[in-house]
Amino acid sequence: MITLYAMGSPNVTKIYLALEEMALPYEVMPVDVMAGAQFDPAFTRLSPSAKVPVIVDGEGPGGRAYTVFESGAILLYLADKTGRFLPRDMAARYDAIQWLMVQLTGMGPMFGQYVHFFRFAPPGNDYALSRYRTQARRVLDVMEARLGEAEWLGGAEYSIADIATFPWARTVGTLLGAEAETDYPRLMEWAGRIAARPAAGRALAAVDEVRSRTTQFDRAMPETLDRIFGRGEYARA
Ligand SMILES: N[C@@H](CCC(=O)N[C@@H](CS)C(=O)NCC(=O)O)C(=O)O
Repeated sequence: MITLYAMGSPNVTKIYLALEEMALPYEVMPVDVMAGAQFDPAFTRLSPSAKVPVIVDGEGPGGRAYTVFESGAILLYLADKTGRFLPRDMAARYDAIQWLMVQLTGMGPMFGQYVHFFRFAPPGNDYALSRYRTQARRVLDVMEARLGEAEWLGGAEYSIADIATFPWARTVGTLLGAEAETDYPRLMEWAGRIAARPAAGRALAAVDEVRSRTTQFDRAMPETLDRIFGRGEYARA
């Protein structure tokens, strides 16, 4: 059995999608991030950065329990464990890994910073908003072009590159405005294909469920938000 430490966020959604696609049995342990539960020493023993997602695989390598943190590492681990959603052929495998990296190192950080300034930061961040909105758009441009030459981001097969990218891609209209969706017709069509997969339906329902069991941003204590965002008494500079 796999235990998934979860909240209702895009990085965690990736893992729900993978577990459902791979039909792996799992249980969910909600981590109430907006209440500061990620800083509990019992959790940071599993996740040194104090972030979700984390999985503990009760039947890991050698039959022993194994812990994995970082969403990209978890996706690679699950793909290796099951032999699914990452091609075996070396060229096809690295095609998929390259697009996985675009998500992990480009899309994730840029969208994450954009959301911070758009939704969570005090007002008055025009430069940061413009910069991260532009960077988010640049990554989407690259993905839109890729989907003009391949059916899926990795190539001919649905892979962990698509699984990693979908959770942010589905928020484009909400985050960047409905008009942004019209700039990315292939990406929207691709996202629709993923959303229509039965495993994705189950995963998104499970994400809604864990979200309903955790504190939302508008209910978080100011001191906890300062700690999460590294500001106020937690600022280091
Ligand atoms: N690079 C990490 C990022 C994980 C991450 O940012 N997790 C957020 C939720 S999506 C979190 O746990 N934040 C809590 C905090 O920063 O205190 C990954 O891909 O797993």
